[in-house]
Amino acid sequence: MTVYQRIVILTGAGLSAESGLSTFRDKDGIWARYDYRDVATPEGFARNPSLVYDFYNQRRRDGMGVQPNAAHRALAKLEDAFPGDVVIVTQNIDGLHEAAGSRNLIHMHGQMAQALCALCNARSPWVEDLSADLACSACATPGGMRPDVVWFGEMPYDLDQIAAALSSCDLFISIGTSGNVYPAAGFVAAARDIGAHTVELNLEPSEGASLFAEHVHGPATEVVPAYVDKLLSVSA
Ligand code: BV8
Repeated sequence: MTVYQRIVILTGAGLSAESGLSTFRDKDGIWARYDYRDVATPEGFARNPSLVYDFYNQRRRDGMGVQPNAAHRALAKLEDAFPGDVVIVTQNIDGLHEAAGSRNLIHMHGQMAQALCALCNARSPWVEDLSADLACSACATPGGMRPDVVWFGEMPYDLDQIAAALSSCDLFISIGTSGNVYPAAGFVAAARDIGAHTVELNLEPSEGASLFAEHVHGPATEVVPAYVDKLLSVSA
């Protein structure tokens, strides 16, 4: 195995599945129960805000007490022990990476534990239910508070930082994501274009599986710790 210097890791809902959180596209996933146009678009929020508040308040409650799993912990260990750079770009809003001890994180789709005022753009840590009658602590106006997550049709966060990391990485690892949603699904091509080795760690082949040079398919709690140990064994 090659000795790498700069690793970019993209994670998705599959990483948190064994912690008990639903994924989006699996047969009993979130999008099997909700239409993303109603609950994860600015248009859906404008049309029926209470449906969106109920959706995220329920996901917030479902996330209460959920613990990071062996895959989250293995990635935190990699960040600690790897002599080179490790950055995690997560599509997840669940906060389990930082709960496992990871620090070098980019939340490209936002965070459940943060609220955003759609009127003045102020952000604030938030752990309670959200509702239309809540006033923003910055502009004191009610009706604009929403989860600080990126909805379809909205620009993901920190794309410049992500592009910078992708443009200098020599190893790109994608974990627990189906490769359906852009721009995240396009990162593997960007990494390949600059000559990085590309690895998919996923329960099954993703939409973009053919774009990866290496694949290890299986549950994240098995394949991620094994791959991390392999990486650390050659970089010691
Ligand atoms: C944007 C946050 C403008 C909220 C989410 C190009 C082509 C086509 C369409 C587009 C395009 N560019 C843009 C679009 C439109 C759209 C898009 O991609 N639509 C899709 C549906 C076709 N994209 C956007 O709107 C994005 N914004 O494009 O802005 C722009 C333009 C140019 C450049 C930049 C920007 C914004 C998208 C963000 C939407 N918000 N989430 C919330 O969480 O509520 S998306 C949400 O779904 C996730 O965050 C994630 O990003 C996405 C996919 O979910 P996954 O995490 O991959 O989960 P999924 O269930 O799909 O898959 C789970 C995988 O895990 C499976 O493969 C399964 O096998 C595996 N698995 C399961 N269990 C395990 C496991 N693996 C290991 N172990 C296990 N135990």
